Amino acid sequence: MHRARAGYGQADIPELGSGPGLCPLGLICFLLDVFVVYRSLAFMKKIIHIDMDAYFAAIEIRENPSLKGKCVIVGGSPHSRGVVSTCSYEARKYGVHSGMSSFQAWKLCPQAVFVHSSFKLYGEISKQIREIFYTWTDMVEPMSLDEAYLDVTRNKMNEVDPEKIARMIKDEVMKQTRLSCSAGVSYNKFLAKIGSDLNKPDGLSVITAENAQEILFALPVGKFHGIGKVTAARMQKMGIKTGKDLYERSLRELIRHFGKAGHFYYNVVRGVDDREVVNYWEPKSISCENTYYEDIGELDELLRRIRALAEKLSTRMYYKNIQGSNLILKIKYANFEQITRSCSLSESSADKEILYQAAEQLLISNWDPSRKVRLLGLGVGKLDCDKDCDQLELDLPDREHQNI
Ligand code: DCP
Ligand code: MG
Repeated sequence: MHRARAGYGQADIPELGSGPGLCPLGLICFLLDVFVVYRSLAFMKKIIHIDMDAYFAAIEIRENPSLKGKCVIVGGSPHSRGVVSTCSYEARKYGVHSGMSSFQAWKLCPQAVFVHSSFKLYGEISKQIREIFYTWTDMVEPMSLDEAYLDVTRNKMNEVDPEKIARMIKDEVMKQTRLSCSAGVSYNKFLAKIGSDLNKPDGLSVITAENAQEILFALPVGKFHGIGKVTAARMQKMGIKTGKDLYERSLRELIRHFGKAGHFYYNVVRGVDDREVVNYWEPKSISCENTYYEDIGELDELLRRIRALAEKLSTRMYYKNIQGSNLILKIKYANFEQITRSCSLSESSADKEILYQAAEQLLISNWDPSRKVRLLGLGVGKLDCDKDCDQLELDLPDREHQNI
C-alpha cells in the first residue's frame, strides 16, 4: 500500500481524486487515496549515508600537514607490485584511483608522494566518528571503516529534519577529527548512498521522492551502487548508458541478462529499495576469488596467485576490521570440478603472511598436479567480531565482485 516510501512520489502515490466523480463510490475511492497518501508519507524513512572523503589519504595529510595540496597516494610502493588503497583528490586529477597498481599510478603521476597505510589509526578514527553517529541514533550500519548508514526516522534529539541532522554530523566530524565527509539524505539506503557521492568532497545532497527520478535518469549506470565495471560495460553494449536507459528496460529483459541482479537494477532505478538499516550483523566469512584468463598448471604460478589473493583478502579484512581463525581454499579445475579445503590458523589473524602460509600448505597438499586450475579462492571463517565489527557489503551476483 505505502509504496512511496520505496518509490518515486508521483509514480507511486495515486493522484488525489483520480477515481470516478464524487458519487458514493468516488467518495470511497477518494478517502482510500487520502489514506494511502497519508500512510505513504507517514512511513517514509529518513536515511543518511555518510562517507568520508579520501579517507586514508585525508588522515595521512592530517598527520603530516606538509602533504597538504600534494598528490598523495596511500598504498604499496610502486616498485613492489603494491596497489593503491586511495589517493588525494589532487592525485585523482591524473587518473589515479583505488585498486590500480602503484606502478601505474606512479607512471600517471610521478610527482606523487607514496605513503604506507596506518590501519590502526584508521580504525581508531572510525570508532570516533561512529560515536558521533550514536549521539543521534543507535540505528547505525557501518559498511566499512569510512562509511555508514544511519536511520534517523526516529532519533535521540527528536529532530525531524534529516538534512539538518546530516549537516550537524558533518560539522561535528570536522570539529572532532579535522576530516571532511560527504552525506546523502533520502528515504532509502540506495538513494542515500547515491546522494553522498553526488557532491564529493564535503558534499551534502538530499534526494526526495520528487527529485529522485531526475537524478537517477541522468546518472551513468556505472555510478549506480551495485553495478560494477564489468556489468556497466555489458550494459553499455546493450545501449544502457544512463539510469533513464535502464528504466526503459523490462524486468524480464534485465533478469534474462543479469539474473537475480536484474531484479535489483529494475527496482533501484525506480527508487525502490526496502532494505532496512541493520545495526548489527555478524559476518560468517569473508572471501575473494579470481577466475584466470588462462588455466594454470604450474605450482609456482599458482603460489604467486595465492599470494595475491592473500594480500587482497588481508587488506579487505583490515578494511572491515575483522580477524578469523579458519582458512578456506577453493580450487576450481579447468573442467569446472571444484574442491574446497580448510584448516585452522594458529591464532585469529588478518595478517597476509599468516594467511599465505596456511593457503600454501593447503594448496600443496590438495592440488592435483595433473590438472590445470581455472579459479582460485581464499576465504577466512570463524571470524572474531566484537560489537564494532563491520558489516560485509551486500554481495551482488556479479562476477567482478570476486566473492566466493
Ligand atoms: N580502500 C582500499 N581499497 C580499495 C578501496 C578503498 O583500501 N579498493 C580504502 C581506502 C579508502 C577507504 O577504503 O580511503 C574508503 O574507501 P572509499 O571508496 O570511500 O574512498 P575514499 O574515502 O578514499 O574516497 P572518496 O572521497 O571517494 O570516498
Ligand atoms: Mg570515502
